[in-house]
Amino acid sequence: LTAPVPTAATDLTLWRGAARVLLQNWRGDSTVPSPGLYPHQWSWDSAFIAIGLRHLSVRRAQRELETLPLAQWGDGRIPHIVFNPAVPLAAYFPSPDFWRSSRAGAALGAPRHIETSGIVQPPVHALATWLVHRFDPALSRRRGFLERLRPRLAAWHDYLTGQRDLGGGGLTAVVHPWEAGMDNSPAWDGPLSRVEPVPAASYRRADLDHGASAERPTDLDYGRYVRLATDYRDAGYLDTAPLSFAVEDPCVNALLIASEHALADITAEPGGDRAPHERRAARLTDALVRRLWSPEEGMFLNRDLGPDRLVPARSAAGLVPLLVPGLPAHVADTLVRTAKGASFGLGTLPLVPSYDLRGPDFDPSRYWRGPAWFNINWLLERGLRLHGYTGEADGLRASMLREAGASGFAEYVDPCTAEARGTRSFGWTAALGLDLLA
Ligand code: 9YW
Repeated sequence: LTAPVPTAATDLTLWRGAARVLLQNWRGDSTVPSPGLYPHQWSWDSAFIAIGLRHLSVRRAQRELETLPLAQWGDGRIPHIVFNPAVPLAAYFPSPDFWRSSRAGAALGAPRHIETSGIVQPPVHALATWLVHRFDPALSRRRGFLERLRPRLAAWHDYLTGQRDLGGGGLTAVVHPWEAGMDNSPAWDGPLSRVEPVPAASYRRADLDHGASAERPTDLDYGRYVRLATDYRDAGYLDTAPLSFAVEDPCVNALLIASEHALADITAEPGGDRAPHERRAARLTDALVRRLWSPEEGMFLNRDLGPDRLVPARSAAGLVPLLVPGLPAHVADTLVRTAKGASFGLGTLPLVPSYDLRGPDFDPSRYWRGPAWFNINWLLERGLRLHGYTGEADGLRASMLREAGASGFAEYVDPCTAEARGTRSFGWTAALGLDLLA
């Protein structure tokens, strides 16, 4: 371990606890989100984990980010799960024999000797790569870290902004709720209602071996997730097949923009031209505001590409664009007002919930339908700082540090009481806690 250890007693306890989680979840070249519930490598988890891991070991953080794109497909997609062949199939569903990536994705250049899922997750990777580089530029240069990752990240962003601009309006779209990372957000209820669930008896949920069913998605949700994934797989993972679910998500697109700015930095570092990436980031930002901003709601919403209209559900995904540099000032100011209002309780509640507290479907315990998540709060903290809301950012940081440790590094917490929910010793909760501490 190379990082300086903090001296204040409470900080030291948190530092030790977070470090223990990251050491226990490390698997030799990447980190599992949770040894029981999520025993493989997850895409956006790895990016968040690397951001925290750099404070413990820059080499491990670099390795984490280098491992993931080894499973990148020829068409540029970075899969949402990279399976560890040593883990029994029954430990996680859907397992590699469901996705069958090396066969079903062969025409799109899926790896032949690594099994992956066929869908993606939010693109936090270029942002994480840049933050890890900046932490120790000399080591990064010595190891050729950026040179190795730059072409892979560029292909990843080309895929998202090219084939995945399914609406033709300049944004990237997700084709499955799992792709947005917020599986059962109320924002999907409308679009998912058109999807016929597969029979419950046709598969076995492994997640319920590790989590309380009241804190997880329902069986009906799962039936629909499995239908969508099956149809996508059976169409060879082609983005041109008729797709029954296609949504433009504000959090996914905001992360793409933040990462596109990072890709500009990554390109410019060895003397390359940053301009094409800055131009693409600016185009994406315009499209984000044009297509997903709702002045009436004072936040961003999802666009359901089926009927081509905004989904009224107010999920915290709609606040995340606060981290976009170059967001019009009135939009940023309105977002902060919304975050501080009665729906999201920034500054009043311990943490910002994943869904509107006053929404008809709000549930303080059920996964992405209300509980507060540390990655989303970390992104908001960053956005608040970026737009000059230093007092609000400091308050949120202090609260996150308190609750990360107090909850045993929970996957998520009740946003009103901060009681732990979901699994414990969760990778990104530990990593992002460590990052805020540093
Ligand atoms: C799943 C691993 C993943 C996260 C997602 C979260 C959940 C369920 O767990 O997904 O089975 O993939 O919703 O954001 O990356 O931590």
